[in-house]
Amino acid sequence: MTVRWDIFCTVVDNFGDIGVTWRLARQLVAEHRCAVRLWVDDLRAFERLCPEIDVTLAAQWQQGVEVRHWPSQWRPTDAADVVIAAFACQLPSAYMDAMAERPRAPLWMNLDYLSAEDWVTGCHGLPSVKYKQVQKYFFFPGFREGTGGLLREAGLLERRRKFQQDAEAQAVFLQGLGVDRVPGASLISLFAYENAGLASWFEAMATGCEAFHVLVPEGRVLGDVERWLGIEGLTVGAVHRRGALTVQVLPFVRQDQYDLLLWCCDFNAVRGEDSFVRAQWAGRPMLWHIYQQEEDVHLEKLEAFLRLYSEGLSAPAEQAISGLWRAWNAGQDMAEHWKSTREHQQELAQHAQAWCLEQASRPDLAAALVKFYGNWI
Ligand code: TRH
Repeated sequence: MTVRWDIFCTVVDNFGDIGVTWRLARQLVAEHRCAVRLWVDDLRAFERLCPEIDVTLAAQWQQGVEVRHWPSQWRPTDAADVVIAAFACQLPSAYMDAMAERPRAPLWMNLDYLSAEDWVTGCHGLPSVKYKQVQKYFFFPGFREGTGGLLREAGLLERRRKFQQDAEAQAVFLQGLGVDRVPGASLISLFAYENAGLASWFEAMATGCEAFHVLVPEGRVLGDVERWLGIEGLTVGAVHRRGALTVQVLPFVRQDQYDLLLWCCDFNAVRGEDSFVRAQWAGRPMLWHIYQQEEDVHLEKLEAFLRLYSEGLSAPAEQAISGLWRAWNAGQDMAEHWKSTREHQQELAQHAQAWCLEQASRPDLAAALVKFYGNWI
């Protein structure tokens, strides 16, 4: 029998909430034959990742997923066999009653935020609160055994490997975005929040002896790019050169295409949660702009990830990449850290591949969820 899943997503801000849930919903359908309804409160954010979304519809099918607009006025709906509240979002109270009224209670899980902190392994899979007789469980993604793993579609790394070996396919993809790779330049993608450290990083690239071509999808960091260039109102397609650095503004691409962009680049600056994971699957060195949280708790998450990620690196390479990430996340001067990172480029590139393979040797998050349900039932 087909297992029915309901995934609830509130778009708090940005694109991570919908990015993660949309990816998970598709994978459950495509690889586990689940029937998935994805409830989303903000279809406009969704449309940026998946332009086929019709923002006026209450219900629509997209890639095998039943996409439902999560309305402010909830209408009675049967509860599914498995219910996922993404990132601790609050389910409609009428839906919680529907869960409790089922002859057999559903499996109810909170899909939590990704963190490399030690405590995650101790909390993953534990019971959380109860509503009537319906028990909720914590489900934590993560980087090590004892966590729920990372979202990774079947065959992803093979597709990536093929694409990265195919210069023609990369050129065609980039041309589709209006990018003619600057000959001899290293390609960098830049997806970040506002960042005071950007000027020093760009300055270091512009005045160095290596050539760089930085691709910036439209978004929050563009203001800093404009300030550094001294140009207002940058739009998609703009290309500006300063010394050894070429900066180009790209459109915000659909989610599948974003992978291809990461795969083309020699170095990826990413942020939040989903792009951060995709950069790891790209197998290239990266820079993470972590989502800022109150009381700087995100800095502990940053350190926890750095500790795990840098295992196996030589001390100088570890210092270079950690220094770069810390400076970026503090909005500090990037120049010296960038210089040292480039000095260890080769080791960091090998390390990124090894990290990717190690992570891919674990069960992926969708499979782990399905298994959790199998064990629970
Ligand atoms: O957008 P983010 O910063 O998202 C989040 C949210 O802030 C969220 O509330 C918070 O919980 C989380 O961070 C930690 O970054 P993220 O997670 O990388 O999501 C971006 C999504 O957008 C991801 O699925 C990739 C996608 N994307 C595209 O589809 N096209 C693009 O051009 C780009 C740059 C990204």
